Amino acid sequence: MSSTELNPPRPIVIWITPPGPNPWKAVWLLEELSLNYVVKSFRFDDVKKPPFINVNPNGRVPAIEDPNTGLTLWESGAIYQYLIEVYDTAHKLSYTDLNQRHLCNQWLHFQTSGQGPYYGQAGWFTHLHPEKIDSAIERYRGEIRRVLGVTERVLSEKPKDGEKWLVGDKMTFADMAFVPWNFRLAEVLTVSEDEAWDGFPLTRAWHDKMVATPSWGRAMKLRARLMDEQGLQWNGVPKGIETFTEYETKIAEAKEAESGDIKVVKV
Ligand SMILES: N[C@@H](CCC(=O)N[C@@H](CS)C(=O)NCC(=O)O)C(=O)O
Repeated sequence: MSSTELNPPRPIVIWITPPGPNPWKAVWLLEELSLNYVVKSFRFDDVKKPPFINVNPNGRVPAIEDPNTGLTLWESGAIYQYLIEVYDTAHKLSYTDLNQRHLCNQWLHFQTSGQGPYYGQAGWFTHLHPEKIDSAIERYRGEIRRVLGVTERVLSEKPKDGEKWLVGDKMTFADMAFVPWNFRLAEVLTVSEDEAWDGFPLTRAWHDKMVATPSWGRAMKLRARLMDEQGLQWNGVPKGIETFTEYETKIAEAKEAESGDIKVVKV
């Protein structure tokens, strides 16, 4: 392909709401594969309404539309498998070997079912649920630590002096899938970065290596711009509100008054 040819020729459309982590999983892959894409950014409040609900009947981001193949796809794991199959033909982030291919898929499934939902629920019960239910918060925080323990154990079994990746000897889409939620780890647990990663040094080093890639940097720069356009701070809290506690109070007041002014922005 010459440098003037776009890959793919027609841009892949990706639908996102900027605050949550899942859309950035897909944007990062598009960036890392240097694919031609455009972003449709909209407010989190509109995720269960048309026009997005016509793209994803489940009303969750991300979703993509690929005019080059005519496919509309939602669920970030399915989007990963599609983009890798169709556009990672050089196997920059994947393997041709049968076992390695399925091990990558195994980790991707574990991330979508075993990491994302637990981090998401920990964030929800810590920051946004109207009541403070300590047992729910503890349950999900405990699961986060357990999941970090899984990657820690697997990485610790890799050769001592080699690069440590989940499958084989290079970063694949399987490693990448874990980054967006781990990027929010300290925020979800409401502790410092050092406390959040305490006990998981290899997982932290693995994560740090990935967030240092230029493609992740570009994705986060785009996030900052789109958050700013929607009047949101980095953590998803609207500008002008200083802390999550203040935000929680405003949400509770708004609920009581049945006012639609304060919108819940999930982290
Ligand atoms: N399993 C889905 C999860 C997607 C997801 O939950 N996205 C969040 C934003 S990070 C969302 O759209 N939430 C909408 C809602 O909770 O109504 C995936 O991996 O794509």
